[in-house]
Amino acid sequence: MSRYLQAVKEYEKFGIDVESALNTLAQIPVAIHCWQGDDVLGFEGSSGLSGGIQTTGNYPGRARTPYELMADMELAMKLCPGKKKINVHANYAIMTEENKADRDALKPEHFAPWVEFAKKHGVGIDFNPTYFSHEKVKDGLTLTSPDEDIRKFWIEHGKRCVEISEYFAKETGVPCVMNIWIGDGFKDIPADRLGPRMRYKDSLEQILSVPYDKTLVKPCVESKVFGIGVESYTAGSGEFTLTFAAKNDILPLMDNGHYHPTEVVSDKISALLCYFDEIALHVTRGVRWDSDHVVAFDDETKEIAKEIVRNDATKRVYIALDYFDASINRISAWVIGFRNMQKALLNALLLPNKMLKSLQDEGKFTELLAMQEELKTLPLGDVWKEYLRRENAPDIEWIEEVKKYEKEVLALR
Ligand code: RNT
Ligand code: ZN
Repeated sequence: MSRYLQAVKEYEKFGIDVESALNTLAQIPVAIHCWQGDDVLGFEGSSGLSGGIQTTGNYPGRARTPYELMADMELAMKLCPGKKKINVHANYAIMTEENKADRDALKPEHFAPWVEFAKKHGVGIDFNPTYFSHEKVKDGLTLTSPDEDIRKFWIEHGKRCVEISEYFAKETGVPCVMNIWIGDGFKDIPADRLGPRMRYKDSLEQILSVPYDKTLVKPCVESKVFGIGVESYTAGSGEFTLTFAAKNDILPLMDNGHYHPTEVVSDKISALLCYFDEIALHVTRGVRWDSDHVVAFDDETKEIAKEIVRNDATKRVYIALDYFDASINRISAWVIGFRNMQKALLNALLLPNKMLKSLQDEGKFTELLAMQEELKTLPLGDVWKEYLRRENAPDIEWIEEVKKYEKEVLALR
């Protein structure tokens, strides 16, 4: 009997249907972020990253053009099993000399090649206005700026992005999750905490006042606790964004690098699901700070996946990856993180979640702990290999494919 069939039998003992787990997994979309491929620089000629986020490392082969970035993403996608979406930032607009535009004048046509790319791969597109790495970020501020001209510029940017999001959704037939994140904040103790937040609230309201189809565009606001150079105050804090999302009927987005080190997003998901029909996630790995390391198959990633699966929320939680590591091969960074998210979801789908819940409800905590620990050594790897086979994705040999590409393509950049 094959290792896969043996594994199926093992899982059957716990009442787990492996076939149905595999079918479900293949339907859960995970968004792959374009910005891992070029250290979040985009196509505007920017050479530095601002907004309190940072990539570290100088691994050779960074994508420098839309063509290179798409080719790299294509390889990464081929090496990953499962359903994908692509996640694009506004600073990845693709312009010609004739249609050049600043961020407050972006149009769908600037993203037409992304639509073409998405259609080629049969995937949807998520989108993000870009509130960093731009000369109109004044004193580190955008949508919270006390300078009305600056604030107006960034509000316009947001509005244009809503329109572009709707265009993506219409073209691909897949709703577009549009996430607003700003790095606005202060390095040192502010004299006014309310003012910037009131301006942020007003800016967001203005952005969302453009007409859009709510079934096509899913606006989100992403919270953050601090950034580099903005250690003392962040306007878009947890409380701010949650309340804004709830009151304005949009989605809250939680990035698991954006909380105090002992807080976990896995615990927050169920709290939000009590009140929101839909929520969004940025899955990352913070090491000591919001360092955006590549997602690992670690306890918190597993726990996040469990919360999505066992609460029957695979259609209510939009999963996106968000990290940027410039110290290793960037294609591998995508592949490792994406595959780990898939593994975490598979792990969650292969748990006897109903049975574990009843143990909790019946107060059988000894048995619950014993069971949770025993389940950790079930033959997940054998089922994973079968999933790879069905998805036409390589096993560990993917590394060889990346090495070959590095030699033949990346090394020549
Ligand atoms: C920054 C946020 C944000 C960015 C992307 C590039 O801390 O996590 O989501 O990573 O917009
Ligand atoms: Zn994020």
